[in-house]
Order: sequence, then structure tokens, then C-alpha cells
Amino acid sequence: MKHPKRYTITAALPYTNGPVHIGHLAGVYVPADIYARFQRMQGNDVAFVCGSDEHGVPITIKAKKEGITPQEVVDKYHAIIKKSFNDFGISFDNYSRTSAKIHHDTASAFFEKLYEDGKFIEEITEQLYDEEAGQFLADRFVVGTCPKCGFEESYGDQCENCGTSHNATDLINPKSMISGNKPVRKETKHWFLPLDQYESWLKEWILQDHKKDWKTNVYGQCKSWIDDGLRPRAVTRDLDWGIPVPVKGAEGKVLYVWFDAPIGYISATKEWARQVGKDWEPYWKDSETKLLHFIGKDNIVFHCIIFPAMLKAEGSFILPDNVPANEFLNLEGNKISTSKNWAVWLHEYLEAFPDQQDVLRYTLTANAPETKDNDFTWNDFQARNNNELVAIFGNFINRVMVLTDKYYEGKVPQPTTFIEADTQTLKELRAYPAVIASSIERYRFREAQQELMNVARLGNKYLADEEPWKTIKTDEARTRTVMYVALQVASALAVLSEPFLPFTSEKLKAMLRLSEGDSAHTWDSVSKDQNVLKPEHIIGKGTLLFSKIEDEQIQEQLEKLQASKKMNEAAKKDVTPQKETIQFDDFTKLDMRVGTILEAEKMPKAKKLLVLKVDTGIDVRTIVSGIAESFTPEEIVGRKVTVLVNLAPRALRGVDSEGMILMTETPDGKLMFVNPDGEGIENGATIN
Ligand code: B3M
Ligand code: ZN
Repeated sequence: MKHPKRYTITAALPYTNGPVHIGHLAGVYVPADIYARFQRMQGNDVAFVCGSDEHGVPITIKAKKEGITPQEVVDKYHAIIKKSFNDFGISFDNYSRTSAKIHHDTASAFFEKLYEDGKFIEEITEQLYDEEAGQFLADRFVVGTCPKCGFEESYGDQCENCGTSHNATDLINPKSMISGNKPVRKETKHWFLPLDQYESWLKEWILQDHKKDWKTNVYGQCKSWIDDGLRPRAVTRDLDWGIPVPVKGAEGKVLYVWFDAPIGYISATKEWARQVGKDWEPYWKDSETKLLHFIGKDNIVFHCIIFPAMLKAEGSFILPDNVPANEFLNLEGNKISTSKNWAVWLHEYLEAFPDQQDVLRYTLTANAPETKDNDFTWNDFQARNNNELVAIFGNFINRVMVLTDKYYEGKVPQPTTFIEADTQTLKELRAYPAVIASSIERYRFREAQQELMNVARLGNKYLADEEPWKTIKTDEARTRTVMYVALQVASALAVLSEPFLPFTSEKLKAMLRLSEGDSAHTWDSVSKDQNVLKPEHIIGKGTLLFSKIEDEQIQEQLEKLQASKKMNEAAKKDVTPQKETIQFDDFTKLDMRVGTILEAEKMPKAKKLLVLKVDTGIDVRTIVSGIAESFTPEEIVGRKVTVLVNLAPRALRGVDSEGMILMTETPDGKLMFVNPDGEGIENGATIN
């Protein structure tokens, strides 16, 4: 199959409210970079774009917290993030930002076009409003219980637990993040993208056309949303930070951050095209162009449903060919968390391991969360470096460099007769470019990198079998052939490692004196029956590509994480402040009883929920309880519990829950029953 020649590769625009960590790199930027570098090496025309996502509530919240302006927040972190990407060799053609004028213009024009074409519904609806703060509550300004999964800290626009995207007014028990108050509802006008009108088109486009070529995790999420039915989504907000809505009567309103951010890909492409004197349009409008979005799993709905619907509504744009989203990377068994400082920040990594960017890139790709969440551990990082990069890749190159220098003063020897072992090794070597390419083309970067290491293994095995250090004493002609073949493997490694280990590749090319742009040193040339390193070519001096990482270095990193853990525990110990005073009458309204759990089973597709049958003494009733992460159904049957029995019933995932089990929590987050124990207490006994 001949590849399309033009690629527009986008990587999720990071929110500019903090630095970037290993989770970002592993999930989005390293895979995107491997892909972009690979396509460039195939001679394809690539636009690899990204930029800072500088609007949205997270930025405003950060600014409030630090007592500075949102602009100051984004200026600070844009510089830090941009530098980190550059330091780690993420080869963006353009890293832009959504506060740039070109982006404001592009996003405004996009909105105007849809507005003029009548693609929006304009409607006055009730939205959540914080009376104390005097402000509407959108997106991350409000949290509440997710109507879909029961997660109690869902944001207004998206639940981080189940990934569903919803309207803030859908939240159960919403709470303002500004004042902590319960919001009221207040009328305001907004513009909605009627996603329901795109439902049948999306069904065909995703569920039929992409059933086979999209990753199962991506396809599965899309299918479940589409099956649940799509509803109109507001694309404007009552906020003061963002891109002003460019129509009359919209004063004081801005575009929803998820409306403007993906358009940022287009603005970044335009900005780049302008800089290099190209036309941006083919990158977004030519049906021959392959558009790809590299993202994390929490961004799937926006890239597979909402943005495509926007592009479709606009009418002149192409749609993504694929959205290879990754799952999440954990750190030492726990979810990476900015607020808990449970993370490895890229700028801090480089202070501890200067010039060892490729070791991190390598480890993150080896453990990439491609099909499920995965874990980064410092011990694994050390082992990958010491046992793989140093012992396999580095060791092979080192032997080749030292022996070539020693026997031939750095000159590639003229081979003599090839025996079976030589031709077989060269044959195997020449198969690798296609093998690695095929994995990359299918977004299987872990597999691709394993194949790259197999090239080094091939070289090591060949040297171990042919023992040039022995034959040099007995058969000078044979040694020349062996070293010639080994040098071909070394130069192949220099070429094929480029997408994965760009710094190593560059060093190795310099050591072997492979000149950039020489047609003999391309991806393709490795697969062809030709010399990559010609006899008589003089190579340079060898330097160590990788060095051993010592236990102390790992210990230091583990201690740093321990310190974060201690800080968190101390912070957690801070008891929740006492609530407002209530009257005795308020208390007597609560009817709490002793009960016994008779049956328990998991709620299908809800991580946190168990469906319980509880004997309350009054009756046996169904109660849905968010305790599934702390208890298995089996272990709680027969338990005595405290039940709030006169709580108004509510439906959770279609099951009516008639009451609430009282729980408390241990410092590390495990839920515990508040259980009445003592002889002779019977179900139905009141608690007062
Ligand atoms: N800034 C979300 C995130 O950082 C968002 C991605 C935008 S991509 C257009 O998770
Ligand atoms: Zn949810």
C-alpha cells in the first residue's frame, strides 16, 4: 500500500496551568513524536502541531489561587511547557498557543461561519449560578455527582471517572468550586451545537467506517456515547477569560474552551505555514491528507464526536483518519496527581538525569499505556536502562566501535567471502525496517521499539557467535567480513532508532560519521541490498551512548515520592471544618436505623457502585452505595450497618436507591461502615 504523502499530526494541547509530567509524555507526546519522525523519514510531508491550551476554567482557578492574572499564569507555564517538549526532542513543526492573535481570529471566524450558516441553536436556558460569587458556574467551576456513574466529584462538563461529557445542569448535588455553595439556576442565552442532528452521520462515520481501524478503547467509548444518544451542547460560556463570542448580544460571553482548543490545531498549522511560506489549506482540506489526533483517553469524546461534528458543520474540512488515544500512566502504583505532587515533572527529571532524555523516552514507550492503564516505577526505569539500553544496545555499539578502532584504525574493512552466518544476519537486518514500520503504522509503539532492540540483539548474537576477537589471531580475512557486517548492523541502528531515541541516534550517526541527507542512510536503504557503511569509510571515535544508573539515584527519586506521600498524609489529617450550626429539629428530621445487608452485587459498568438489599427492620429495600472500591460484595453480606432511611429515593443508573448507608473513611481513602455493634441490637433500632 502506498502511503498518502501529506500528514497533519496533532498532539493534545496541554492546559497551561502547570508543567508537564511523564504521564503527558507517555500518553501523547512520545507516541506522536515517534509517528511524526517516522513519517518524515519516509519522505512524507508532515505538519506536526501542538500548542498551549490557554483558556478554560483550570487557568482561571490557578490564577485565583496564586493571586495573579490568567495571562500571567499562561505566560509562565507556556514557557516551561514549551521548553520541556524541546528538551525531550518532541519535534513539533510548530508549538503555538491559543492566546495568539492568529488563534483568536481563526476560532472567531470558525464560530461566525457556523453562526451565519445557521448551524447553532440559540437558546435561553437556566444555568448554574453562584449568588455569592455573582457568577455563572460552568465546567470546572462546579462539581457534583455524575448522573451516569455516581462519581461524586464530576466536573460540570465532564466526569473524570467514566469519561462522560455532560451539561453542568445534569450534575446531582452541584457545588460551586468558588464559594462551596449550592448554586441556584439563572437564565442566560447560549449557543448550542445540536449534536443530536449529527448522530446518524456519526454512526455511519465511526461505527461503520472506523470499526476496524480505530483502537478498541476509542471505538468502544464512541459507540457507548452514540448508543446513549447525543444532545445539543453549549459552545459558549458566561466567563470572562477566553475568546469573546463574536456575535451581537453575546457581550460578556466567551467560547467554550473545548470549542476553541481543537481549532488551535488549525491555527497552529496556519502559523507554521506562514512561517515557512506554505499554504495551510491542503493540510486541513485536501482529502488526500491524513489527519491524526494523538490524545489521552479523557479527550476522546471531544476529538471523536464534538470536533468532527464542528468540522462537518463547517463543511470544508477533512475529518480525522484516526485518533490513537492512550490510556493513563500511573506512578509507583498510584494515579499521577498534580495536586498531590505525585508525578515526575519533566524539568525535574532532567535535573536528576541530565542528557538522559532517551532513557525516559525508552522506558515510557516500553511501558506505554496503549491498551490499558500502565505503571511507571523507578526500579523498572533503572532495569530498562541497565539491562537493555546499556547491556544490549550500548554494549553492541561499544564493541563495534572499539574493535573497528583497534583492528582497522576506524576504517570500515573490505569484506571477503560471506558465509551463511553473514548473509543470514544481513537478511534478517534488512527485514527490520518493514517490521518496525508496520508496527508504527498501526500505532503499536511498544512493539515497534521491541523490534528495534531486536536489531541490537541480532548484532550482539552475531558478534558472540563469530568471535572476531578470536579470529583476529587466526583468520584476518574472516575478521574483516565479520566487522564489516557488524558495522552494517550498527549503522542500521543509528537510522532505525531515530524515531524512538533521537538523541542517541544523532550521537551514533556522528560516531559513525553518517552524513545527514546521504541517501545511503535512510530507512529504506537499511532494507535494501546495499552498503549502508561502505568499505574504506572512516568512522569517528566511540563515546558511551548509555551509562549505568546507580541504586542511589533511584533511591533518591523514591525518597522524593515518599516525601510527597508524607506531605499528603499530613495535609489529609487536617480535619474537615465543622459545618454550619443546625437546630435540634433539623437533626430529628433524620431517620437513621440499624440494618443488615442481606445481598450485594456489583452495578454493571459502574466501578464504584454496589446494589444492596438491606433489612432496615421496617422493610427490605434496595440501596445503591458507592463503596465498590472498598469492599467486595461477598465480604459485606451479613454486616450490620447504619442506614438513613427517610432520604428521598433517587435513581442511580436506572436503579432506585431508597436510603443511604453511613460511611467513614480511613486516611488512605478506604471506606468503612459506621456500624452499630453490641449485643442484642436489632434491625430497625433507631439512632438518635
Ligand atoms: N487541554 C485537555 C487536557 O490537557 C485539553 C486538551 C485540548 S486538545 C484540543 O487534558
Ligand atoms: Zn461519571
